[in-house]
Amino acid sequence: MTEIILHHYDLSPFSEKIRLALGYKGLAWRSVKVDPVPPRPLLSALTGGYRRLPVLQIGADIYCDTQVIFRALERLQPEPTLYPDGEGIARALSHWWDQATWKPAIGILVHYIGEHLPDAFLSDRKENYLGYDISKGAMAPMLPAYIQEMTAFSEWLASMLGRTGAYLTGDRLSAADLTCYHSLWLLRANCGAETIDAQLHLRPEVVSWMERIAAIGHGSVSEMTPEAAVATARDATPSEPAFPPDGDPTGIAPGDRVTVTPVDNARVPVDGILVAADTQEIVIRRDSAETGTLHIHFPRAGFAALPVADGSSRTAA
Ligand SMILES: N[C@@H](CCC(=O)N[C@@H](CS)C(=O)NCC(=O)O)C(=O)O
Repeated sequence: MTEIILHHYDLSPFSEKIRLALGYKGLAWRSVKVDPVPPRPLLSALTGGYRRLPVLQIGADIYCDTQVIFRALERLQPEPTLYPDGEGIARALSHWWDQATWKPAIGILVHYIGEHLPDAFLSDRKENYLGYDISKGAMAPMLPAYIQEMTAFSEWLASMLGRTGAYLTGDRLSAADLTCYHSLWLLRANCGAETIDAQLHLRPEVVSWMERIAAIGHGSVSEMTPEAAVATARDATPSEPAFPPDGDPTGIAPGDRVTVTPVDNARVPVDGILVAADTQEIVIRRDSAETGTLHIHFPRAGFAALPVADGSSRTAA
């Protein structure tokens, strides 16, 4: 099997959900450590400029965003599944959690450890990523609201766990568990578990659910350099899409030139030729001497895929 390569950094909570998914599926993987502050020229060469982490690479296929990374891992190794109760409930819960908890979690994080974050990190997040200042001082006025909101959300997790027993959507772990775990993990790991448990009034059932998830671990991992990852892509041939290519609901078709851009933050358009699209995933092709031909995968939810005005002539994908 082609190697599974994860581009990530330790502090990244979105990366933590994928590290745990790899552990849960018992997959061996290669770890490419990325600097928390760009520039990241080799990663950009692989993603076409998409800057968020984590990014999963399997040969010349590049998966941007945890939504499509979960799907790629599921295709690679269906059991144990990340969607025991169906993909819809797990993805909808994950989408809500990711969108709703990001800012409050950062607000609480910087209250406790903000003075240790380097200026370069803070100014990058303000100028190039979020568009607002996440320094301790700037986030302080809203701290009570962040705590109130995270406490309310955590209570909903307790309610879900109370209904189902072991996990949020049923008696088996799903992608929703790994997702809803990640911002609480960020806070407990960096601010102190007891501090956060008390601050957010975390219920014992939430704490023991988190302990069960942490026990999954990250599986079998070995380091790889970014240079080796680029060479792996260059030497590989991208896979054929796993779904019929012409399922875009707005009429963009294989061969069209498109841009794909996150709608929430880090809004850097990635330009490429559409290879395939369905309602959940879009795959575009990019070519460069450095990387060879790549297929770059994005989710549909949370991303805008738009035709490029001068790209009307369809080319062979
Ligand atoms: N929707 C994305 C969000 C990923 C995300 O926000 N990742 C953070 C790190 S946890 C990030 O990329 N921050 C900016 C950066 O590292 O450049 C996903 O699910 O993968």
